[in-house]
Amino acid sequence: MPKEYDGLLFIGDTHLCSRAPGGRTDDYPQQILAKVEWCLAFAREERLLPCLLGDVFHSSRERQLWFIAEVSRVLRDTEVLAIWGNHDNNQDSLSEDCAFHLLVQSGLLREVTWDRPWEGSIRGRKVQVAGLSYGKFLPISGGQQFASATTFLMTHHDIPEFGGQNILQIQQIDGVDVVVNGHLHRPCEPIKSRKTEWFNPGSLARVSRAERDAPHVLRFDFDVAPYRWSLIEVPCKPYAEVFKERTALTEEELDEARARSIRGLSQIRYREGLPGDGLLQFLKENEPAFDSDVNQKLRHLAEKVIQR
Ligand SMILES: [Mn+2]
Repeated sequence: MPKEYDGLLFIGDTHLCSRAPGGRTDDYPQQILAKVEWCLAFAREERLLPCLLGDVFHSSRERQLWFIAEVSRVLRDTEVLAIWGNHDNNQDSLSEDCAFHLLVQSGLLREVTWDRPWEGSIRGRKVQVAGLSYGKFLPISGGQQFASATTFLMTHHDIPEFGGQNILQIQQIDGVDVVVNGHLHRPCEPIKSRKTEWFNPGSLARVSRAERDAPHVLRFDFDVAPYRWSLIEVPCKPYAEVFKERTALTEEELDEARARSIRGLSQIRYREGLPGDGLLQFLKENEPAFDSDVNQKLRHLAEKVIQR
């Protein structure tokens, strides 16, 4: 007997991670688990089908079993749809060696694609939720197979109209009523292109100091035609508590920062954005470890290498 729903709940990049990503000084792993748990509890109470917009994990190489066990506990009682993002995987197709794949294979997440959408009846309406994971192209053939349903497409793409690079432009997609995009962490106003409405609700996780907004999830209800959408604010700690102001470091903290900076090197290649962004962000995050003239020289060298 399939579950019955009153609507859909789209949840932006969760960046689940067993350690704190760039700049976070709080107990990030517990905080992000609690946020996802809140969203899924809200979805159950409101009878909404939760849909994850990619970057489910912060790193495809998440290997901490205690953390994956916690993620499994949070997901196990709820049907959850998902696509994968650039942080979940480093290749064009989903590698079997990443944490996202484990959740799909264990049945905790249902991966949706263009050809394998979720399909069900919501308040008497035939609804489909399809997905294009990171780097997947929009099929030129169009989505005629979706024509008989109200169809949602989850994407994890750079969309220029939402402030990303020019990878996928806002357009009408035949058969698709709504596109909901992850990847771009900053929330944007929806844009309609003829029959297709595009949304970019922003990320659930705040993983860099530039991300100041309180996170929202995007809800769709079907009590009015064709649909009704609303943004739900997710409870979170104040910005100043999760990104504490930097103060001058003691000698001991300095040693710790230096050690951390070397460990952080492995993260450079997993950053989003233009080539070299990861290196510049890495240097910025590790500024407290060096004197200001050293920082200046490092930055100068980095920019020379990247040739901006
Ligand atoms: Mn992301």
